[in-house]
Amino acid sequence: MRLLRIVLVCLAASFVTVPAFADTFTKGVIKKVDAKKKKVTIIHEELVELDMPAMTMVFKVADEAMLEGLEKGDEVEFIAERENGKLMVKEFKQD
Ligand SMILES: [Cu+2]
Repeated sequence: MRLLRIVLVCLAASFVTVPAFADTFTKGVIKKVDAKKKKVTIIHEELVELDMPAMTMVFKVADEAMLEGLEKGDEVEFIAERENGKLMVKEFKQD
């Protein structure tokens, strides 16, 4: 009975402490948009999940529609992920 209680407490704790695999938004400023090539250059802050320091670099996007409305100088927040060795922007968020 006591063991069961310990197991239950551990289970409950794990629900609280295990971080949800929520995607983290990173701040950046758009430097260049190339919709045709599905590329966007972003001056980005540290990408914690990708273990990458702040820098300026080119990201790919899966769909050029994601780049609609984005212009040089825009401040954005975005989620990036590594896909087949390339860095892709998964999602943009703009105020
Ligand atoms: Cu980078």
